[in-house]
Amino acid sequence: MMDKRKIMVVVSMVALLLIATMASACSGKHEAKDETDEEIKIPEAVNGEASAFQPTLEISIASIYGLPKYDNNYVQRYLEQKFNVNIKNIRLETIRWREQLNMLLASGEIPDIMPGVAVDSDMVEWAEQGIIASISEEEIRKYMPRYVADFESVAVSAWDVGKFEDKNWGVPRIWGNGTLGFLPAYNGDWLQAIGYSEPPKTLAELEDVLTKFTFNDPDGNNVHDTYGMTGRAKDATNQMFNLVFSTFGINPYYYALDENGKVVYSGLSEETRQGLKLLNQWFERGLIDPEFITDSNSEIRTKFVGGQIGLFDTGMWQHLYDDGFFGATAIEEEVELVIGKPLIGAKGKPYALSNGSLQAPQMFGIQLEEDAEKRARILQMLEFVGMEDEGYLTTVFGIEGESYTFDGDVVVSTEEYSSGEAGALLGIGGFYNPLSGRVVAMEKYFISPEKIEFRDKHSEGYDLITDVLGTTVLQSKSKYNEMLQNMQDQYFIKAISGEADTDKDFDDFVAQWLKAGGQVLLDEANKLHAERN
Ligand SMILES: [Ca+2]
Repeated sequence: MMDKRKIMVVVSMVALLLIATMASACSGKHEAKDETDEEIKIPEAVNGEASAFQPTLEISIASIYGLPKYDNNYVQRYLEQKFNVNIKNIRLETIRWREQLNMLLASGEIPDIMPGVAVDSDMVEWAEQGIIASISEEEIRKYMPRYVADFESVAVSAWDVGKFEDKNWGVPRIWGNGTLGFLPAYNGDWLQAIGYSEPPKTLAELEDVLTKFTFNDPDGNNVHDTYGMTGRAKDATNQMFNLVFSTFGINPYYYALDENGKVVYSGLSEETRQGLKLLNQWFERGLIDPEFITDSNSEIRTKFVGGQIGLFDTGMWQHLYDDGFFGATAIEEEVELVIGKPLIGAKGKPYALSNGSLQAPQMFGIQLEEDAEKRARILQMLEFVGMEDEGYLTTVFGIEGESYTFDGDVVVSTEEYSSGEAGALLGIGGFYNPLSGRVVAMEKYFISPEKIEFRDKHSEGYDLITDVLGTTVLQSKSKYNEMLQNMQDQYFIKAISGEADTDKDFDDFVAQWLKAGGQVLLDEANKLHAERN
């Protein structure tokens, strides 16, 4: 158990430093309007009738998503009228939402709807500290039947994530794209230049492609100025060279089941050792950009479209599509982006890294435990904004004809609302709709038939590598995880770049990882896994 008193002392110190910030972040509800000449659109009273809900309730929402610029905005008024509630907006910043929230908690205020950005370890901490409300599965099924059916169609196991000490701690959530994998993408001109009419299919072919991308002057400028690939070591080490590790059937940052059904950590496995060995060979031969150590995803994109590397593996279908993070830039810079399939390697079949579809649940302040009326109202409101076309479209896209129009089923923002600024005036996006982007039934509004066809085409023919623990709640995770991951990142970078070897140094890394808390994690994971299966 955490020491509550100690936490509160730390929190109060943080509080003093942040008082100014919070004063602006939680500006009072009625003052905002006077600060501006900008017009705030107010909805007509819903159907001109009184709300079906009585009595009027106060609901506070804390979020980092789609922060509304002013209070009493269009979406807020719309929901207030529909559900007979008064909403208090608690705006949190992406970078320091935890500090800001702690400050608020220290002042004695707990939001009714907790920030959706929170993860499983937050859930455990907050449950232990008496900050969040437990809520029964039965009640969620009663008030949110369509939403439950929707996420259960993706992963019934989403319920497991919210279970801790035999209670359920929120409304389960899934992320649909998590059921798909990371794909390799190649420079099409370079492939052609080295005599490949299609992307490589095996690990051996990949090695050949990387070699020729490096040494055969694929850009034809007579200068030795290209590399095969780089790696995402700066901001997402679990994605670093995932294409290569996947050919060994593992991701070194995931937990997996061994042949006896025991939970093991893939980072300690022989497959990982072999993957590191191969990457080190490639590094020594000069196929890998030495700057991989400091490369993030944006550097990877810049290097790909700038013709420094011929391949990257950090994109999923939506990033590779014409309007995606990589796809759009490739079109702009006129680089032909050819999407490949995951490769066949040591395991004899193709695997792709997947983020998994499970997320921590949407949590609520502990005061809801004693307030059945408010609980029911909030659950019904969530069902409405998540599953009803009107509720979804209004909270996420605003006013038809003004902020959005339809192209077939797909919603298109009007020019005025194509930037986030106008949307922040209306209050549209994720702030009042914590289920936005997490409902399969609403995909039709933002994924065109062409996109769906593209997604389906690139989702076939390989198996996914997911974390067998997913977002399973481990108490020891919050204590050890960060340190263990740093230790692993450091060793991996050294092993790939040749500063450390993959024989004795790998054995040492394994021993240290287990000793520094990894064994505790594995023991707890196995105990939990045995209980659930
Ligand atoms: Ca060249």
